[in-house]
Amino acid sequence: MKITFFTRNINESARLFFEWDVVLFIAMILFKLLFFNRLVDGSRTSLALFASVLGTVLIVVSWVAFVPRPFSTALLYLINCGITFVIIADMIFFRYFNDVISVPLLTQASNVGSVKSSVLSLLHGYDLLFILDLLCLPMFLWVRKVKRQASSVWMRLGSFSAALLLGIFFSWYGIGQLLKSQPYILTSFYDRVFIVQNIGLLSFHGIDAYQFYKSGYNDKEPLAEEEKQKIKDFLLNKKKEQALQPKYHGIGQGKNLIVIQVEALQEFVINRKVQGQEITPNLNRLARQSLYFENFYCETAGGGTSDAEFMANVSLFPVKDGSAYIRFSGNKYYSMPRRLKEEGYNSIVMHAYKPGFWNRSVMYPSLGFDAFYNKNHMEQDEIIGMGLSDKSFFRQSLERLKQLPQPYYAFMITLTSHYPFDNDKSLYSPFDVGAYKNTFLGNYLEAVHYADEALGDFLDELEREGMLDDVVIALYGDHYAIPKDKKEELARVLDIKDMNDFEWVNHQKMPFLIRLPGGKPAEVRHTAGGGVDVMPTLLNIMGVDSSAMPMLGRDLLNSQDGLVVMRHGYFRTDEYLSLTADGLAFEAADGKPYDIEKLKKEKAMMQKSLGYSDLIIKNDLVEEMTEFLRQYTKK
Ligand code: GP9
Ligand code: MN
Repeated sequence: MKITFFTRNINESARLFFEWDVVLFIAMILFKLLFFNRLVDGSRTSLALFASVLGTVLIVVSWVAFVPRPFSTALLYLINCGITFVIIADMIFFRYFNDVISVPLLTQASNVGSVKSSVLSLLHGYDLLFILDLLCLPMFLWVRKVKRQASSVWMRLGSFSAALLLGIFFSWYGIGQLLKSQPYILTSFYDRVFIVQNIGLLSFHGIDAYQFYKSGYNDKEPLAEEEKQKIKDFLLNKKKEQALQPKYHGIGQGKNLIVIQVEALQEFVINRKVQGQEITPNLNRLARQSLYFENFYCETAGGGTSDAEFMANVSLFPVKDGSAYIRFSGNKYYSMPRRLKEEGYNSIVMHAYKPGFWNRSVMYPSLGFDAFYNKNHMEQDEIIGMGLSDKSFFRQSLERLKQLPQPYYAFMITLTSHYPFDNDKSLYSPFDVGAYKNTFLGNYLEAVHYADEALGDFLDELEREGMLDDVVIALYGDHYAIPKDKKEELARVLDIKDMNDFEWVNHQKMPFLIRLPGGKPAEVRHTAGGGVDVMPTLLNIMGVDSSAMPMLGRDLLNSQDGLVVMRHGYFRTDEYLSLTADGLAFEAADGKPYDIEKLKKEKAMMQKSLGYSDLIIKNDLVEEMTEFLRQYTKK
């Protein structure tokens, strides 16, 4: 008796979802979402993707148990229309931008506006498959007016929970598979298309909307006046420390500015040889013609490349979690391109990857760049590793540079020397790494050697075209290359017996150099610095007044002393290295232990720098701080 009661209940509960309108809805949406993925990806549907898509569809449909017919049928139809609209909009957007729509993107009307004019040309005949069911369904609705049998509340609850739980389980499985290969992708959201390719459009939009909500659009509580005053005092003190007659001021005035950010270029490769061959002959040559900063450290955090870009162009620290490029793309920044624009410069970013990666397509307009020359504009004629080869990138970018009205600021970001460096080497010219062959480090050295060669070609071309002496060239590595689990391989190349914490942290350096027209002045500079110092240093060289800009970095050519602040609280002054959280400090020159208690002032400075930078970003205070500094500088 009990058993029959039980099975009858299950049957009835299940039947709620086997009604023709519900089944059709699930089948149609499933088909459309998977078809969409097929069109943007081209590869076979994986089990994880299928599970994730099915899961979201079940979640979306679970409420149907509570709504009587014919309302539920009509509602399903409307939801179908809504989802179809989203799919088609994403489809068109993808065909145009190689990206999918996200909430922060929608806040920039210009992005959407530019697609409008070409919508028709972006549609294909087979796109009709997306709307076919919508055209036919009303007919069914009219023909079949079968009433759903009355079910008890318990049965409805049962079927609702079953659909919901199954949906959550499937989605969880699909998302779990994605996180296995890319653990941080859903928190830092660096590659929208990749997320869609792995978990489908609906899950992506759900997570994206949640991230947007979490990013502070809902908590608009203003920062207390005293807190703001503290930031103002801090910025003002920083300004007061600036030299009244800064050295090197304006030595690049009126020239074009090219800033090259090289992927994972770590400092130890500079002026180093393997098998008697220089790893980076072209960089070494360039360094000899430049102001070369030998103590330039990695200050990036979870935002990787985007953090490096952010620091170099706004002189604020990376945020603690995720990337400012993604979480705070709606802020108003007083950036390097914006400041240079006031001096008549026109600006462009060039990078041969998907424009949506790291939310660049949203962030670059937000930073005030005039144009973004990306994968979509470049012929994909030579692929290595993640995408277009550096050689082709530089070749095509040079053509673009030639067409730019002068003076310009061009920000170029390379790609080939990207982790894990195990690229296909057929397009590299031979470089013998001896015993390192086919090791992680050997692969890195070969990738960097290739990137160096590409850079060398670019510099030669600039010279041949007579452009070299019209530009100031700044170049730096975006972040470290060798992860800690490969530290022994690094120790071997550097011939370090004991790769202890001091040695390890002290090697988290990248090269930073600035070449002026004519290759002079050229010298090695020792002041310790990092990404946040790029902009103040460059603006001084370009002869641009930056006194009203709320920058956290310092001009490395004029600062009395340097300070490197790493996001997790380690810091490096010109003399000392502090591993703050571990209670350890060292003399930077030789690694001798040093009394950390003697670095209290520096520690406070490090904490304030990070804290105030966070407050400025989180509360979108750049404009207000600029206004304040402007008043002050006028006095
Ligand atoms: C891709 C590239 C990589 O566009 O900039 O970023 P990363 O993975 O190094 O942060
Ligand atoms: Mn990078």
